[in-house]
Amino acid sequence: MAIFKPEYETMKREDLRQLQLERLQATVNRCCRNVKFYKKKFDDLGLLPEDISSLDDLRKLPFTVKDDLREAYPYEMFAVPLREIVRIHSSSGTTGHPTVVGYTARDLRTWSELCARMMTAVGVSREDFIQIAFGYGLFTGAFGLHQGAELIGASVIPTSVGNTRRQVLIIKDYKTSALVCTPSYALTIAEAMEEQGVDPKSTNLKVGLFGSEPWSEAMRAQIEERMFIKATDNYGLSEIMGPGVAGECLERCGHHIAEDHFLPEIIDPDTGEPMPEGREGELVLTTLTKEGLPLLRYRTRDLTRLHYEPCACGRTLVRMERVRRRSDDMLIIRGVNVYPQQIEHVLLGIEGTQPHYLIVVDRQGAMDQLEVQVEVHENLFMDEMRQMHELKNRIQAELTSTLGVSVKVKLVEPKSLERSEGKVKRVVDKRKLD
Ligand code: DLL
Repeated sequence: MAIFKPEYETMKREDLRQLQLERLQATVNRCCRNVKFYKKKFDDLGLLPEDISSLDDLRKLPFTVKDDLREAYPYEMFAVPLREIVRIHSSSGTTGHPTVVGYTARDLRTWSELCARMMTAVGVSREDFIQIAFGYGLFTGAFGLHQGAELIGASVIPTSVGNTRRQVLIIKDYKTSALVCTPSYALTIAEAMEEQGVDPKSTNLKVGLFGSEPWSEAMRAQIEERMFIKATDNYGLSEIMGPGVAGECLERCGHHIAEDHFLPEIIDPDTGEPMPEGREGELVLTTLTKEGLPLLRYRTRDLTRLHYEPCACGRTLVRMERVRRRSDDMLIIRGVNVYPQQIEHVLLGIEGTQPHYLIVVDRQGAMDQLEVQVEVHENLFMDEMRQMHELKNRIQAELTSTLGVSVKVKLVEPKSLERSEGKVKRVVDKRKLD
C-alpha cells in the first residue's frame, strides 16, 4: 500500500501553518505540564504556554541542546509515565552518557508512517523486496525503515550490517529491489559485488535509500553507476525521531521535511537568531506530535538551507538541502557519531601520552578510516620499541571500545604536532563530502 497522504503532503501553506500552530500549542502545554526541565525554563523566562499564540512566537521559546538530553539521562525528559513507553533507542556517540529516546505506541505509529511516506516518495511499493543493511539495535536506522517498509507491505529482508559477501548473495538470490544502508556501506557492497563477479544489471536492484551520514553528489554518481540504481538520500536524528524526519522524492531537489510533525527553523549558529529565508544556517526542529519525548527548538547542529517553493512532485512540504556540514565538531565515521572530546578523554586517562593529538579522517574506497596521531611523553619516546608498541595497542584498544569504530593510532614524537594560536585544529577531514 502506497503511504501518500496528500491531505498533509500537498497541504496549502496557510492550512499547514494553522495545523502547526495548533500542534505547537498542544506540545508546549504538554512540555510545561509534564517535563520539569521545560517547566523550569518557562518559569525562568517568565513565559506561559498561553504566550504562544502564533508561529512567530516560536522564537520566544528556549532552545534545547544535546547536553540537556545528556543531563536528563536516562528518562528525565520523557513527558509520559514510563509505562506508556513501548520502545527505547539511543544515539551513537557516547561521551559519558548517551542520549536515550523513548516512544509511545502512538509515536511508533507516527514514526512508521513517516518512514513509509518517505519510502513511497522514492517509489517503494508492496512489490518491493527491501534489504535493510543498517545495524539493528539501539540505533534508530534499521527499526525505523523496517517498520515503514512493513506498513507499505513490501517484503522486508533484515540483513543488518556486515557480512558483506552474504549481503551480495542475498541481493542476488532474494531478488532485493531496494537497498537501505549508509551511502558508504552501499559503496562497500558495490565493491564486493564487483569482486564476486555479480553484474548489478543482472539483479533486481532498482533504488537505494541512503542516509545517516553526509555524502557527496560525486559519491551518489559512483553508487548509481556501480550498482545500476537510483540513489536517494534521507535525513533524520534519533532525538527527533530517527529516519523519517526528511527525505528526497524522485525529483531529488532537496529533502521534504515532514512539516505536519516537525517545525523547522534556520538560525545563525553563533547568535541563535533566525536567518532570512533561503540562507544557510543551523537547522532547529520542534516536534509537533511526539508524546514520549517532545522537544522544543532542538538544535540539530546540522547546517542546511530551506526552500519553500513547491516541488514538481506536488508536495508542498519545505525542501531542505542535503546536510554537508555541522556547526559542531561531531564526525560521522562509518555511520557512528564521534566527538573529538571522547578521544581526548581516553587519551587523558592513559599515562605516557600528551594531550596533543590530531584526528585524521580519510576514505579508502568506501570505508572511512580514522587515525589518531598522539604525541608521546619525552621519556617514553627514547625508550624501547616494545614499550611503544604496547602503548600504541592499548590506546588503540581503548579508543576502539569507547568510540565503537576501529581506530588506527600513530605515536608521534613530542612537540611534532602543530601548535596553533587560538582555536586549535584537532581534526583533518580528507573525505570529499561536498
Ligand atoms: O542517523 C538517523 C537516521 C538513520 C537517518 C537512518 C537516516 C537514515 P543519529 O545516529 O542520531 O540518527 O545521527 C543523527 O546524523 O544530526 C546528521 O548530522 C547526520 N545525518 C543523518 N542523516 C544524514 C544525511 C540517524 N542524510 C545525525 N546526510 C544528524 C547527512 C546525516 N547527515
